[in-house]
Amino acid sequence: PFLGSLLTHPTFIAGNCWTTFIDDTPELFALVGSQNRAQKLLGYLGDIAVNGSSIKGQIGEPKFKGEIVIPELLDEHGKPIDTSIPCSKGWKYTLDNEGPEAFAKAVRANKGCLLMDTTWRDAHQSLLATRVRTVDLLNIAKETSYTYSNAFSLECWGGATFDVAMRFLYEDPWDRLRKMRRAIPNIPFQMLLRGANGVAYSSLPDNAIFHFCEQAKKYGVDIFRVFDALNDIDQLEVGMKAVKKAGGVLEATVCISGDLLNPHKKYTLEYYMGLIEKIVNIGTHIIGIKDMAGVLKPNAATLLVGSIRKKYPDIPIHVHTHDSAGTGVATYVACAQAGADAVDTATDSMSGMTSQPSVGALLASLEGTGLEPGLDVHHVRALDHYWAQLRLLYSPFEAGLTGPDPEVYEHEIPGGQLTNLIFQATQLGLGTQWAATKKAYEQANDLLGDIVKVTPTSKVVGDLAQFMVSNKLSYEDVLKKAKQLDFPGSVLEFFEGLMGQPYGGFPEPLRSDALRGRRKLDQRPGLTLEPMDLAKIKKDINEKFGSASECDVASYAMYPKVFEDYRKFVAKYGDLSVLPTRYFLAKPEVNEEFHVELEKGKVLILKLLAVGPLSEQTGQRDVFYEMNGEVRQVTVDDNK
Ligand code: 3PY
Ligand code: ZN
Repeated sequence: PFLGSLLTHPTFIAGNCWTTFIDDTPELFALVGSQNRAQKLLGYLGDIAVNGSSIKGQIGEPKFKGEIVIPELLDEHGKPIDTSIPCSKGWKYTLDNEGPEAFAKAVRANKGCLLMDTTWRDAHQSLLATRVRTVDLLNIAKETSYTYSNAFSLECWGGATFDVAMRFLYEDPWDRLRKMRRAIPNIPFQMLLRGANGVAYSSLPDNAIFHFCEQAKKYGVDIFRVFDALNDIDQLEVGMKAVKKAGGVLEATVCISGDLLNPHKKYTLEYYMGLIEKIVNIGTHIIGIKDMAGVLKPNAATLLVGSIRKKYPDIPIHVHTHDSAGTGVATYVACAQAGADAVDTATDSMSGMTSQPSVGALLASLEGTGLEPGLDVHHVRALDHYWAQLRLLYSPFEAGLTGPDPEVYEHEIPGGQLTNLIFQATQLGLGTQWAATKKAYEQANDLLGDIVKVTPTSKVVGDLAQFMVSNKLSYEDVLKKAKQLDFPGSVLEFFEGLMGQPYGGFPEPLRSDALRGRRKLDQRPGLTLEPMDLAKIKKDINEKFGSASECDVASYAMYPKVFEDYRKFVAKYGDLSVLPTRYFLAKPEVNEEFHVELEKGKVLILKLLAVGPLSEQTGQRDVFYEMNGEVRQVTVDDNK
């Protein structure tokens, strides 16, 4: 690649090549740089052409093969809005100019029920295995900044997006955050933080959580929804303090489990009110209600939101649900009428079932109530045309849900996990076992003591359920044979107390029988974990990969192995975020031309020419691409 670019440089061609040529011609390095990048990219494209997608967990190829159309937004006179610059109106300015307390006050004083749009985080986490790539968010960012200019927030970070970005998309989640922030300056950004677990699956040392929140705030997160998967107040408090210290808006959150209208259930109105009192005493800007499975029925919402509103008239209430049972819109209308200040919806074609309720449906349902969220329905519809195309583009990650599942009131599987379990069952050809898995999930939950189920405790219940199904164990079998059973790792971690303390305590004798002498924590893990040596982590990353930022340190602290694998992948294939999704997920047709903009103005025009025969000696194949008119060849291991 170096010779190629030197030989084609105009100065060289003109014969004026003197010894300082290289020093005097910095663009040569840019050229070499982009040639290197192009070669690495070709390595990835060659790999996809031979081995299919390297994105694990994908079924088939995208259904959408055309050019994605960016919708036009029209103003009230029917004229196109100039979206070349982002919208300059929004709640972000109130927050930045007046601070979190004044922001919360202004939200509380607002007459309508505001919306958080979850399309960029929970909706695709719950429908498409969190696979939506940064490029597809940025391509619709300006239009989003206009459509949702009156939104409470845009949920766009945290939860599973952090892990999946590195593990499956080969992207830096921090880079995504910075780019989104530049593209959308006017809407508050919201993230989901799993309390003392950060964005990981079990507790981390407190200093890692504080460090993480500091970076998140610095690079663009405004509002932090902080929850604990067991509603363990000590675990929750770690995240709350970290957000306060970082200067973010704190939305401390209670997770909903069971049916609070049923007096025989464990989680009652008194339980929630007691928990909220503790949260308010610690101090929060906003009270969050997180109904991750969608089990908060409309009447229960009226009761809960109404009770909170009465007791805390000045604190904004923000409610989150999933539409698994099909009752999400009814629940939100009940919430808005009972005094909720904000609720979460997703763009129509990314809504419903395991995702959030549809924004269009809620706008219609609140029309004429005086509680309108203040969005332009025409803009909402226009924006959704983009997402309808994207949904087809990401079709390889569809779980194939066909309708609502009101059985969620029994099994209580959170939205994201429900899709995941269905996807796995379909992939394994175990469609018929799906009913058994749901039943086992319910029994596993009972065995574990009827716990609050959300990441990471939902995984504990899911793992135990799958363990029961695959080993044909009944509820009674588990209790009887507990001393001999080889329980999944997550179940043991839960019993050890590494995810905090469940309300009502651990189930005995199951806990002791399963742990068989392993330690039992009866306080939060952070109290005994050694602080992370963040300076050493930085030094090590730098030595290994040649550069290390504070964001890299935070990524490593959450997911050491995933981070390292991601950096190795990037060293091999380069930054793949520039590759359009269709070609990231599957190979192009032979002779189909496509473009990749490596950087501004540096466009590669590519065409797959042929995939060569398998070499018996090496187990490799040659792949031929045309790149900007020249034939290029890469040799790829055939892993099939
Ligand atoms: C997450 O923790 O990722 C969740 O979405 C929980 O609902
Ligand atoms: Zn959710």
